[in-house]
Amino acid sequence: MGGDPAYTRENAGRALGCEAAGGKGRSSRCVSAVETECRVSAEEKLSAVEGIKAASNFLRGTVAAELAEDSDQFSAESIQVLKHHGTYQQDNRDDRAAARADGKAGKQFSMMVRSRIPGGQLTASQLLAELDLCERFGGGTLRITSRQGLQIHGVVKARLRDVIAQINATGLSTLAACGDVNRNVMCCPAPYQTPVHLELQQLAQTLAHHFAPRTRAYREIWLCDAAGTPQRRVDENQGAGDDEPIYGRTYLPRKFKMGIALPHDNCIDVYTHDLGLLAVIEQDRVIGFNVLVGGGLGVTPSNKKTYPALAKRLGFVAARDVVAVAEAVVKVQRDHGNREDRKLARLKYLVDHWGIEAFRARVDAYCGHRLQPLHPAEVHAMCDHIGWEAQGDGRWYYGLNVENGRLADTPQRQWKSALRAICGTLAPGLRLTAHQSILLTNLQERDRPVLEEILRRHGVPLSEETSTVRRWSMACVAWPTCGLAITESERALPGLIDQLEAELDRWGLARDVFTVRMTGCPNGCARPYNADIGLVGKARGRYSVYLGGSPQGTRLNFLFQDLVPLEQIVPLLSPLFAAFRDQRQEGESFGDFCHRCGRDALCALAAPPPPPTA
Ligand code: SRM
Ligand code: SF4
Repeated sequence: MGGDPAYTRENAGRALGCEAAGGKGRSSRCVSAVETECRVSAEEKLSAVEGIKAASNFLRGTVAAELAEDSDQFSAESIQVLKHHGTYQQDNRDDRAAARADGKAGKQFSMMVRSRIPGGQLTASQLLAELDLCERFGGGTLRITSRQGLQIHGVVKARLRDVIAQINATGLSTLAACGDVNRNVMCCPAPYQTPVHLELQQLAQTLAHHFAPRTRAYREIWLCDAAGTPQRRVDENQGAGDDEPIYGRTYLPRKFKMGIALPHDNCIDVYTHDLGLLAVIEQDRVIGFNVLVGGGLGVTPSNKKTYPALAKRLGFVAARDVVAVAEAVVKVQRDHGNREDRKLARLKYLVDHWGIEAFRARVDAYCGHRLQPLHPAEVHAMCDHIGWEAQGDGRWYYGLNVENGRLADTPQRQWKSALRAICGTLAPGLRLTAHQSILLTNLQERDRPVLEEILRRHGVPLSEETSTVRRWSMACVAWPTCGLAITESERALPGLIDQLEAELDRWGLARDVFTVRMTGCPNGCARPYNADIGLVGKARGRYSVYLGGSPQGTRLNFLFQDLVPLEQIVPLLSPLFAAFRDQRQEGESFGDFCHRCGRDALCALAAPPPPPTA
C-alpha cells in the first residue's frame, strides 16, 4: 500500500515473484528490474512512492474511482500516480492567503495539466485547442514551459477528464509529462529544412515514442467510456498492454530527462539532462552522438548530499545505435538508481557514486557492445532562435519572445488573442523553445507585415523591440500555483529586468548577451545554476545570487551572495557591470568574466567603499 512503512525491497521482490524473495529466479546476468530488486539487502526501506507505484497496478491505483467521487481532491496515493498521467494537484496560494484573511480555513484544490510535446513541435490547431481549454476549464492562461511543454493551471477535478481527453483528441498527450519516467524529450526546435535538423527532430519523436509508458491505464481512465471503448484518438503506444518492458512495474526511481543538441546550438541546455545527446555532424549528416549522463539541477539546501550537476561525457555512439544506448542508460538507472531516498534518486548521484568509468562499463554490459571513445565535438554556441530567420527552403520563421512563457490577455498585451489571430490568418507551423518562447514557422516573405501588424495591434512587443537582457531571461512559475515556491519568480522577474535594462544601458552593455534566470526555490526549474546570473529563491523575498555560468550552458555558476532582498539585486550587481565594461577580455561574456575573476575578487568589487578615515 502506498506509504506502508513495511514496504521493503524484500516484499517488493516477493510481489514481483523473485527467487531471492521466495519467487522463481532466472540464470541470466542481472539486467532486469525484478532481479535487481532481489539482489539488494532486504533491510533497505524503499521510499513511500515506490510502494504507491508497485501497488498501483501499472498506474491505475484508485484514480478512476476517485474521479467518480463528489470531492474536490484526490488521495495522497492518487496524487503520486496522477503525476505519471501528467497532472499535479495544487491550490492557488494567493487564494489561500485571501481565504485566511476572510477567516476561512482550507484550500481550494485544482489540477495543473502538462502536455508533453517532443521537440516542442505542435500544430496551430493544437495550440488553439489548448488555448480554448485553458479558458473553458482552467485559469484562463496557458504556460509554455522550460522543457518545450504546455501547462494549463486551475482545472477543477470534475473537469480533469474532459481536459485530458480533449488534449488527446488533438493528438497531444499528457502521459509521462511528469512522474518517474522519461519526460518530454527536448530538441533544438529550429525549423531549418536541413537533413541534420530534420533528423534530430525525428529522433526526439522516436525517443518519446520508445520510452512512453505502455500501460493501458491512461487510455482506460481518460479516453474510454464505461464499457472500455475508446472515445478519443489514442496514440498507438498508449495502451499497448500492461507489460512495461523498459520500466517494469515500479517505473524509474525518479524523473528522467533526455535532450538532443547540436555543438553550434545548445539551445536546450544539453548538459542539464539525465541523458544528453550531442549530435556529431560530418558533411551535413549526423554520424552519431556524444552521450552525456548525469545532469540535473535540483538541490535541497537542508540536505548536504544534494547538488546541481552538469552531465559527464560518457562516450560516442553511432546514430543507428542511439536508441539502444539510451535504453541501456535508462535501464541502468532503473535497476541501480536509489529507490530509498528520493532526494538522492536522480541519475547524477548514481553516476557520481560509481564514477564515469564504472557507469560506462555497466551501460556497455546492458547494451551488449561498447560505447566508442568520445568524439571531440563539443558545445561551442547557442541560439535562442528569436526574430526573423530563413528556414532554408525559401520560407521564414519568426521567433516570438514570450516573457516567461505566459500566454495571457491583459489590457496592455493580448498574447492569446494575437496567437489566435496569427494562427487564423497565417496558419503557421509552431515550435516551442526551451526558453519558454514560440517559433512561428513556414511563413512566406509576404506574411511578415501581416504578422507584425497583428502583434502590434495586440500590444505584443516585437522580438526586435525586446531588450537583449529580457530576451535571454527566464523564470519558473513559482507563486501562486507551485506548492514548493519560497519566493516569487515569474511575477518578480519582469520588474527586475526593467531595472537591469536601465542599469545595463547606463554602462553601455545593453546589447551584451547573457542569461538571467530566476526560480522561486532551489529546485532549478528555469535552470538557474548554469546561467550567467542565477537568482534562486531562498527565503521570503530573498534570493541567492549565482554568477559565472555561461550562455552556452557548459559551466555551473557559483554562489556569490546569499539571501539578497529582491530590491537589492541590481544595486549589488551594478559595480560588477562597471568592472565588466572596463576589464573584460576579448569575447568574454559577463559570466565568463565573473568566472575568471572568482568570488573573492567580485566581492571586493561589489563591496561598498570603506568609510573615510578620520
Ligand atoms: Fe520543475 C518540481 C515546474 C522544469 C526541476 N517543477 C516542479 C513542480 C511540479 C512542483 C512540484 O513538484 O509540486 C513545478 C510545478 C509548478 C507549476 O505550478 O506549474 C515545476 N518545472 C516546472 C516548469 C513548469 C517550470 C517552468 O516555469 O517552465 C518546467 C516544466 C517542464 C516540462 O514541461 O516538463 C520545469 N524542473 C524543470 C527543470 C528544467 C529542465 O528540466 O530543463 C528542472 C531542473 C532540471 C532537473 O530536472 O534537474 C526542474 N522541478 C524540478 C525539481 C527538482 C528535481 C530534483 O532532481 O531534485 C522539482 C522538485 C521535485 O521533483 O521533487 C520540480
Ligand atoms: Fe516551483 Fe521551485 Fe520549480 Fe520554481 S523552481 S516551479 S518554485 S519547484
